[in-house]
Amino acid sequence: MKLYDLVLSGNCYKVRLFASFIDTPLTIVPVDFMNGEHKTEAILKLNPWGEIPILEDGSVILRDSQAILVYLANKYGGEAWWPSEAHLQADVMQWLSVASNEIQHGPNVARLIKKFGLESDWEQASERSHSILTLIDNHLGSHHWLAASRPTIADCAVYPYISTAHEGDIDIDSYRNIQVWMNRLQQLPNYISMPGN
Ligand SMILES: N[C@@H](CCC(=O)N[C@@H](CS)C(=O)NCC(=O)O)C(=O)O
Repeated sequence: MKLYDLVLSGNCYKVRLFASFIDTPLTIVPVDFMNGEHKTEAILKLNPWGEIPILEDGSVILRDSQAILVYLANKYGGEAWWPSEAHLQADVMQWLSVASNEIQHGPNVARLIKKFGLESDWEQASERSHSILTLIDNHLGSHHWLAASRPTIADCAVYPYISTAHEGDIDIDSYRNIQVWMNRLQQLPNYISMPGN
């Protein structure tokens, strides 16, 4: 199974992290992002969006880190990471949406601005970050894990851009429940880090 990957991408890291948790080997195909390889014909053939990560598992080709987590969990991860009950699946899905919306437009954009020079509105990204971080911190005040009372792909999707938020000058030290949750996730067997977290 191939992962078209960029080591500094939190979206790619979501996939590497989860694959490690479930002990599923990935063949990493580094994409030369800085030189625009993700917009070349070869990559656009795999993903017309011109984005990574991309997962290739035989004839299955998938884009979007959340979708890839769902696929891997369903196919290789078992019940633990992707519950079969409807209400628990929906619980996990709520957090996958948070990862691709509030986290994307908050801490992810703040990091793109400060670390990679994206021209965008840092104040707005900061405001959005603290708004979602407050909600998550409140939630974690009474939950050990984001969804389904156990570690799931919800945690894998939300963790990367929170654990690297400081690279976007978003200070998360005061979010005590988030700190405890991050620490809990880091203690799981087969945890791997990415540069910056
Ligand atoms: N929704 C996608 C977003 C993927 C994404 O934005 N990837 C970035 C790298 S982290 C990218 O390839 N950006 C290229 C571009 O937007 O042109 C996911 O969750 O995987």
